This record gives sequence, structure tokens and C-alpha cells, in this order.
Amino acid sequence: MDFKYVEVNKEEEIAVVKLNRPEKLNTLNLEGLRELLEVFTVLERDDTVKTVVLTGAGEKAFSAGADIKKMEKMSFQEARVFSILGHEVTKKIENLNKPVIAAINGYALGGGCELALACDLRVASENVRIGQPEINLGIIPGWGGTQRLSRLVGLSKAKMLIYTGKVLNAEEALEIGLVDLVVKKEELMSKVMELAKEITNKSSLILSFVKKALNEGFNMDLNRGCELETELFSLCFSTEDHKEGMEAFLEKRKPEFKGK
Ligand code: DAK
Repeated sequence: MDFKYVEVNKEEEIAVVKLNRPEKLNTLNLEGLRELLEVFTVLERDDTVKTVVLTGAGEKAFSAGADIKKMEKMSFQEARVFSILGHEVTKKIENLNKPVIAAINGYALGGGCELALACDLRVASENVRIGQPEINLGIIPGWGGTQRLSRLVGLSKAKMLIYTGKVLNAEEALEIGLVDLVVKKEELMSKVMELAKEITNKSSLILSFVKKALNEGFNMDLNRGCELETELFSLCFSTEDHKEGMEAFLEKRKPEFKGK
């Protein structure tokens, strides 16, 4: 895949998607968003990819968000298109049929924070600066920040962050659960790849079931969520991987899952 603003590399069964506009702190314009959408659409269909890592090129940023230069002169209609496309990208990541880990290497602001929020897990380097500073630009978050941030850290903390535009450091982000893990800057990619490999060793099919149960169930009431879990739990018993997992346990060996 050859793109202007995004780079994709495969390491065995892990795809590393890199936002690639480091001189502008990996800010996103319409073209960058379109490329991201295409990349994730292709990765969704690629059975050789089991886990995806999303990160930013360069030393300073995961992404400093939407391109303010491009947004400055946007009309109402253009802003709508920009927001809709951003939502398509974040939904594609959130609902991807495989786990997506954000490796947050520095600034993750505005749209950058929203991309990270759409991922399944967030691992940050100790120099992370993360938040939703849109209020300082006279706008509100437009790619899911008002919805996903509150679901992740709670309504009140999300309001505190979005109303003030405060940018958090690693310790603060970890404390409120905005990131899951903080690691040394130079160890970020090795730790993330370690985590990705650990997940990749599980059954990709069963992971897709459990991601669905967690994500869809989170937006349902408890009873419906439990019903969904029952359906997906039962479905596990029609797979080869559940047989392999249980046989391997009983034979005291490591399972070899095939994603079937
Ligand atoms: N947009 C455009 N350019 C940006 C940028 C941004 N968000 N962030 C950085 N840059 C550019 C800088 O202008 C600079 O370019 P040159 O001057 O070299 O040409 C280059 O990247 C390097 O940045 P700095 O020189 O500023 O680097 P520093 O280390 O001094 O500062 C910083 C880093 C991250 C603290 C600073 O750049 C900064 O404050 N950047 C803005 C961060 C920010 O406010 N991000 C949120 C963007 S708003 C919606 C759709 C989408 C969204 C909302 C609504 N609808 C349609 C409803 C999303 C909004 C956002 O993401």
C-alpha cells in the first residue's frame, strides 16, 4: 500500500500503521483521513493480519489532531463532511474485526486523541501529552471525543478535560484510565509489539467474538448485553479453535489456534 500520509508495514501477523506527516506533527486533513479509511478497510479483509498497531512517525507526536490550517476556512458543509469522514475512520477502527493498539508517541491532541480513543488499547510513552483542546479553538471535538472520552473515563472527567482543554501528562492520563500503560519513550514500540504478539497468539476468531461482545455490549443494557454474550459464547463451540484450546489444556500443551 502506497500512501502520502500513512505508512503500513507488516511484521509477521501484525500490521503497523503509521501516521506519516511528522513535520506537521502527523496532523490530519481530508486526504489523510481518506487514506486511513482505505488502509483499515484493506486490513479488515486481510486474514494474514491478526493485530494492528497505530502510531505516529517521528519523535514528537502520535497526532496533533485535525489540520487547523485546513479547518480555519471551512464552511458549515465542509465541516460536516470533515466530521463525517472522521467518524467513519474512528468507527472503522473501533469495529475492526481484530484488535487495534494505539502506540502513543508524544502529542495526541484533539483528533489525535480521538483516534487513540477508537483503538482497543492505548499504550503511551512517558512524554505523552494527551487531551481535547478544541475548546481553545472555538470548536468542539468532532470525531467522537464527546462520546468515547466520557465512556472511557466517565462523564465528569470528560467534561473537566473538554471544558478546560487541559492536556494531560502520562501520569495523569494513566490515573484516569485514558491510557492503559505508560512505558519509556525508547521502549514504546518494543513493548507494544510484545503486547501485540501476546494477543496475536490467541485465536483471531475468538478475539473477534469477544471484541464484539465487549464493544456492542457496552452500549446495551445489562440484560441485552448478557444475551449477546450468550450468543457469542455458544458460537465459540462451533469453532475448531475452542476444541484446540480445550484439548491442549487437557493434553498439557500450548494451543495452536488457526482462527477457524
Ligand atoms: N494543525 C495544523 N498544523 C499544526 C497542528 C494542527 N493541529 N499542530 C501542529 N501543527 C504544525 C505547526 O503549525 C508547525 O508547522 P510549521 O510552523 O512548522 O509550518 C508544525 O506543526 C510543528 O508544530 P509546532 O512548531 O507548533 O511544535 P511545538 O513543539 O512548538 O508545539 C504543539 C507542539 C502540539 C503543542 C502545538 O503544535 C499545538 O498546540 N498544536 C495544536 C494542537 C491542537 O490544538 N490540536 C487540536 C486540533 S483541533 C470537527 C472535526 C475535527 C475536529 C473537530 C471538529 N468538525 C468538523 C466538527 C478535530 C479538531 C482538532 O483536532
